[in-house]
Amino acid sequence: MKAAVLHNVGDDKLDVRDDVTTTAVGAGKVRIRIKATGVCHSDLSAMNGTIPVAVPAVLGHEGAGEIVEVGAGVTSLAEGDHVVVCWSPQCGACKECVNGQPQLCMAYMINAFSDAHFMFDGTTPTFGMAGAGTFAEEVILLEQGAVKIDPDIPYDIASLLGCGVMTGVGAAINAGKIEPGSSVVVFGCGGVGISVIQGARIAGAATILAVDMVEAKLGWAKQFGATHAVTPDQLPDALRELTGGSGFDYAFEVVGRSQTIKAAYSATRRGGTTVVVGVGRAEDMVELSAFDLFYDEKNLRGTYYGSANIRRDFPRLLALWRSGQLDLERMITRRLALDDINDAFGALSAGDVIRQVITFD
Ligand code: PAD
Ligand code: ZN
Repeated sequence: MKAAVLHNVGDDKLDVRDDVTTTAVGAGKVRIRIKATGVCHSDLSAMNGTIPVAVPAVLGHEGAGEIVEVGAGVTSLAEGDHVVVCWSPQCGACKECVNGQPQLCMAYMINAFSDAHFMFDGTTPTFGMAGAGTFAEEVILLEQGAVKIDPDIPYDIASLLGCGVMTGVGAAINAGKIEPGSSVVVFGCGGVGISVIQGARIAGAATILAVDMVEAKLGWAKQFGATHAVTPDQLPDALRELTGGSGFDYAFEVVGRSQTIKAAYSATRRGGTTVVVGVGRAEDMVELSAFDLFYDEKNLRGTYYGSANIRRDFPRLLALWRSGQLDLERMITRRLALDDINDAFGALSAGDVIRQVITFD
């Protein structure tokens, strides 16, 4: 089958090849025929070493497809089921899962770095990004990593839930816990940032300021619920105008850099909340004033996978989509084939798109 392989961290292109195979399904696992997969900035971050990945690896972690085979002992899924791929499966039984932080479940983390579900060349064991690897016609996944959805949901729409939309809307609702009538600023308006903006709108924020240096993103941000949109150099004026200089109730960093994390922290009002959604490099240090941390009493937190409880939140997101409150259709700026994956990374780097979805039919 066809799949896009990263041979070495640091390569600037994926190798789209036809000689990739999967291992046998195995107990507790399923085989999924991928129908659609979004291209997320985290795929680019796996290529450039920001996010750790075992290589060689099939990248891609935001997918949806159909179950074509189930392994022994699989009870919750059957052949023909439509599913969203979850790159961070939740066991439901560990301390984190039962204490209300299932997004931090570590039960299957090791699988991503130890189970090579693919092979190319007939001989070379190949990993899947975060245990997934959706830039492939088929993947083998743990049962817990496939969440069943209604069959009428289009696969391209469903694929977005797997990462960007769950992360962004979850950041707004689960991590930020945005209150109605509040003020919000969002740094970075890619697929994840636009999802934060939609989450803030759904939560009832009165003011939503989008910040991005790409002009086209500012127009898009307004279409998805931002009440105002500015470039980074216009932020000081907007902050004065919209908050009287005191800062926003909530600030979201959706870029993944220390510089924007500091900007988001600074733009948060005393007692407000800063949420770091972007994934930065391990060595990129954020310097904060020890006095300000005390004096301003801001809440600074990260969010992993939108702090999601996937079996609760995927149905909620789909209910919001069905009711017209969560716009997923317009988030898909571009559809393309797996052969064009490297072109997709070019467009993503240039900031030309909200989300690109690779379809397989
Ligand atoms: P994207 O590349 O589509 O969007 C990033 C946006 O940030 C672009 O529109 C850029 O123009 C904009 N940008 C860059 N620099 C600045 C700046 N200095 N000021 C304002 N805007 C800027 O990426 P994405 O939306 O796919 O992902 C965004 C981040 O979220 C990225 O770091 C990704 O790795 C991370 C992510 N986190 C999780 C998680 O679990 N926390 C999950 C998925 C993605
Ligand atoms: Zn992602």
